[in-house]
Order: sequence, then C-alpha cells, then structure tokens
Amino acid sequence: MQFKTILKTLPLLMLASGLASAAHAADVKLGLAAALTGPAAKYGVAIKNGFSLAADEVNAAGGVNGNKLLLVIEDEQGKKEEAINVFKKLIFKDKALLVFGPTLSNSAFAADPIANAAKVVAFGTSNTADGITAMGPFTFRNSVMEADVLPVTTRAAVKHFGIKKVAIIYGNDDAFTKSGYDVFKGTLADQKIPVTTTEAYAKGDVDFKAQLTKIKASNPDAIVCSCLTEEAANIILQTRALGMKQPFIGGNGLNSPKLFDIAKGAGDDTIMGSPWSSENLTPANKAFIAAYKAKFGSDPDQFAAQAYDALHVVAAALKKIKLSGALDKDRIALQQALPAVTIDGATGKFAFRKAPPVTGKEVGYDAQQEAIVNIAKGGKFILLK
Ligand code: 1QQ
Repeated sequence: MQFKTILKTLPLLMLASGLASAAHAADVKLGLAAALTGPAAKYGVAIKNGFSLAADEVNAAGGVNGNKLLLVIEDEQGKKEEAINVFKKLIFKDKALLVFGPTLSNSAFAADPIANAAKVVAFGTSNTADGITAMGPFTFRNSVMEADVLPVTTRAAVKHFGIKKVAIIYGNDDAFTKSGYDVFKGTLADQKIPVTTTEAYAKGDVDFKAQLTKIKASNPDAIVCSCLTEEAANIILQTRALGMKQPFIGGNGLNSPKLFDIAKGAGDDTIMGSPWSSENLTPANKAFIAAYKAKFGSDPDQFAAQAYDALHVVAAALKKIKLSGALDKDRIALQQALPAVTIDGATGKFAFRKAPPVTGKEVGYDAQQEAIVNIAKGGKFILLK
C-alpha cells in the first residue's frame, strides 16, 4: 500500500475501531431524541438525566440478558425539523432498536410517522397531546395525556378555591398547548364553569399584556393556562404586575421547577396535574429520588421520573425477548413485547392501554395511570389534599 493511500485510509480505520470500542456487538442501542437546547431544554435535560440514571442502573445490575444498554442521545432542539433529522439518524444510521422522544408533542407529530414507517418503536415520555398514539402501532407513551390529567386537575382546583368562572390563555401554534386548550374547553363545559374570555398567544411571545388586560377586565376567579413552562412563568409574572391575584390552573407543561426559576413566589398557588409527586414515598420513588440527587446534585422532576420509568419499561420488555441480531425482526419483537409490560416505578404502578380506535388505522399505546394534583407552594410542587 502506498504511503498516500495509508494516510487516506487511516482516519477511516480509526473511526471504525473507535465505533467498535464504543459499542461492542452485544450492546443494545436505544436512541434518545430530546430537546437539549432551546426553550424546551427545561424539560429535555431532565429527560436525558432520567434516562442516563436508569441505563446506569440496568447496566450496573448486569444489563438485559447479559447485554449492556447503550443510549445514543441526540439534541432535537424542540424543533419539528430537527426531530425529523434526529429520528432519521437514530433509526437509519445508528440503527437503534427503539427511539425515545422527542420532547414535545409538536415534534412527535412530525417525527413519529418516520418511526412507524420504519417499524421502529417511538416511545414518548413527555408527549401528552391527543392523537399522538393514533399515529401508528409503533408509537408508545408512558406520559399521561392531558385528556386524563386536566379533568381531575380542574375539579380539584374548582373545589379548592371555590371557583365560579375562569379565563383561558393558551398557545395556539403548538400541538400540546392547543390540545390542552381543547381538553380544558370540554372539561369546563362538562363541569359547568363559565369562561369569561379566551386569549391566545404564539410560540416565542414574551409580552402578554394585551391578552392579560382583557382577562383582567373579564374578572375571572382563576386563569386556566395551557402553556409550556417558560410562557406560563412569564404570563404569571405579568399578571401580578397588572395587580391581578387570581390563581392559575395548568397541565403537564407547568410541571418543571423552571417555572419557579422565572416566576419565583408568583407561581405559588398554581394548581397542576401530574402522574408524579416527590411526596409519593413508595420504595421505587424514594430510591429514584435519592439516586437522582446523588448523581446530578439536584431534585428530579416529573420529566426525569417518566424518562427513568420508560427505560425500565423497555428493559422489562427486552428481558422477555431473545434478540436475534436481525434488526428488523428485533425491532418488531420489542414492539410486540411492550404492551404487556407493567412496572412499579417512580411514577407508581404503570401499564399500557391501547389507544382509542381510529377507523382504517392501527394505533399505538397510551399510559394507563392516574393523575394526581399538585399545588405550588414556596417554589415546590406539593400534593393538593
Ligand atoms: C407535550 C408536553 C410538554 C409539556 C412536554 C415537555 O406535554 O408537548 O406533549
């Protein structure tokens, strides 16, 4: 071989050996598409931490049927286009057995069709909009949908504050905030709570004064907010600046401690629904919280808990199948093993249920889990008793 040729081939050889040592043949590659930068990183970083913690635990206990789990983590930036790119990379280039994520429902509606077409499970741990699992039989989620969370939350908030009428504010260009709005609207009608006014904003808005001035004039007892955390926090702050004291009611989007980093004490008395509570002192949750604090030096949140549980759900499914090494077959075997998995995790007892039927279409699997209701007090989520 000529010297020149060796020089040309050397980087390739180095690359190949590097890849080989990073992932030896028996590793089970699991992809994670998460928003690690941008506004949704408030959720995505917690998600990544939850997955890393659980993967370390499974591997420290010997892996799954002797195979180590290898997480391939990519930043989808909370953007649809990036979620599509990252799903394609994880599925076709990295040849992941399954892909977790993406962080936002808005991105899942763009990326999950790729996974369903390729017959690879797309497992959402934070996608709560209606219709996510209608995308196909390879879409799974352990996140509890807004349709299950918001009726319970609204009922508890109405009772707690003696609410007679509410105003609504929501983001009208995000799949999650829009879906949450639809659910709130139906819920308020069912529970016979009149709506004084409905105001909308767009992704990235920072000034909500026009909408809040209208809400103030309509004199509601509480404000229903179908919002992601950063917008919710700014809305709450600006409400107080206008001299309004009404409590807020929200869904999954409000369950990040980042809410309090921005809104500080103004976030107090906000009522939100979640499948997870730090006050749930089951052995599994206590172990999760302690291990998370030890590894990351901070308290976990709902998003970390759901990611952690999702990894354990997939590990349980993998234990039931014998991987053949033929990727297409193994991906389908995993999809078929997942629906029957139940675990007792950080979020409590977990099981899947088949998504509501859609004519002419195969559907995926939703979370069968109860929502609990939290109230914000002193920068913490406290169980509403
Ligand atoms: C969704 C959500 C967000 C709160 C995810 C972080 O539930 O986009 O479905």
